[in-house]
Amino acid sequence: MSAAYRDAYSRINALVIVGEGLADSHFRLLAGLLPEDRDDLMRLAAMEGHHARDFSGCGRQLGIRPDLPLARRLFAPLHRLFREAVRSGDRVSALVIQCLIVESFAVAAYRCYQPVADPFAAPIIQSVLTDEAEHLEYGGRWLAAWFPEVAAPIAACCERAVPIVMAMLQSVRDDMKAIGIDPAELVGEFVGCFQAAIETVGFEPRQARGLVARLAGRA
Ligand code: PL3
Ligand code: FE2
Ligand code: FE2
Ligand code: FE2
Repeated sequence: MSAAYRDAYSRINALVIVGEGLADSHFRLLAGLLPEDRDDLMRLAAMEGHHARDFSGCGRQLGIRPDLPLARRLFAPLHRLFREAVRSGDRVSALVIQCLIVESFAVAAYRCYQPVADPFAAPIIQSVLTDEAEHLEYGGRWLAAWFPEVAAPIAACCERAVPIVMAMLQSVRDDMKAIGIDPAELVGEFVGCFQAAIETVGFEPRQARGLVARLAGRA
């Protein structure tokens, strides 16, 4: 393993560990916001905690120390937007940010990492992907039940949150390349996954495509 690979991996691994740790805290906050689904949401939170520990193990296995402070800095704007939604009792935005946007981000990242994963990480990636699909579905189902009242608030939330994710991806472009991930492919996976989620919620395919492509800078 080259020094350049280890260096890039220390940042990517940290981003994944911090993202999973934040997902854990976000599902706990969602449990407070949606008391009727509390048990389910606490279970999803626990799954995220498990993911964070599993990915820490992946770095440890390679003898690489994750750059956690950098990852926390990179996730801060998205985490701030989520906390703002929780503080104002905005359940729609909180669900859109965690369950649709962050989870689509995770699915895209793990799908692209899968073909280049080391033998220790490969089975972990596989099982985590199954879990993330469940997290996406939870948010999709909840929002679909309130469609179309929630259409405008969902779109408004996407306007603010999707560009933040795009900026995060931009800032780790070179590190992705260094570990064998094509950044353009990851953006493509994110767009596909997020668009499908938006359609599940009730948007017309054409609307979903327009919204996502424009925000992801692919229009
Ligand atoms: C939700 O369950 C967790 C959210 C984590 C999102 C992490 C995204 C990190 C993207 C960095 C590049 C992809 C490399 C993936 C390597 C495992
Ligand atoms: Fe996760
Ligand atoms: Fe595990
Ligand atoms: Fe998740």
